[in-house]
Amino acid sequence: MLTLRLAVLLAASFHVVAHNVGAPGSRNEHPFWFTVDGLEGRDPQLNLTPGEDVTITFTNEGDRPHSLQLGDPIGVGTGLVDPNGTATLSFRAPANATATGYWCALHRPVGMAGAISVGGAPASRDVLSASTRRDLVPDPAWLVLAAGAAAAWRRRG
Ligand SMILES: [Cu+2]
Repeated sequence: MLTLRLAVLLAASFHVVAHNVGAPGSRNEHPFWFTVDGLEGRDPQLNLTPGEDVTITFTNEGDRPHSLQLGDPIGVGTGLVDPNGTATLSFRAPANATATGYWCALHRPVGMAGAISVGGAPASRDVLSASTRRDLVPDPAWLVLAAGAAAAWRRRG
C-alpha cells in the first residue's frame, strides 16, 4: 500500500521599511522607526511560527543609511542599506518558542527596534532600546553616519 505523505511547508514573508524624519537640528524624540506591511504602528512585533521559512524584504525609505538586524538565535542582518536601497533576508525560524528582536544597527538606541516572538513566546521591544527611558538622546540630535562611523549618546540634561 502506497502511503502518500504531504509535507506542510510553512513560510512567511514580511516587507520591513525603514523611515526617518527630522531636519538637522530637529528635536524629534523618535525620528527613526520601522513599519511592516500589514502590521499596525511603528516598530510592530513580528510573530513567527517555529521552523517556518521566513523571507524579509527590507527597504530603506529614509534619507540616511539604515540596517535591519535580527537578534540571536536568528542572528541575520542586512548591513547598512543606503537610502532607496533594498536587501533581502532569508532564514528558518527557530524550532522552539523564543523571543528576540530586530533593530537598526545605527539607531537602535533611539528606538529603531521591535520585538520578535517565535511560537507565542512573550516578547518586548522595551528591552531592545534605551528610547523608552526618555533620558537618552542622540548627540548630535540628528545623525548622518557613514558605514563604520560611531554615534554617541548623551543623557538629557
Ligand atoms: Cu537606522
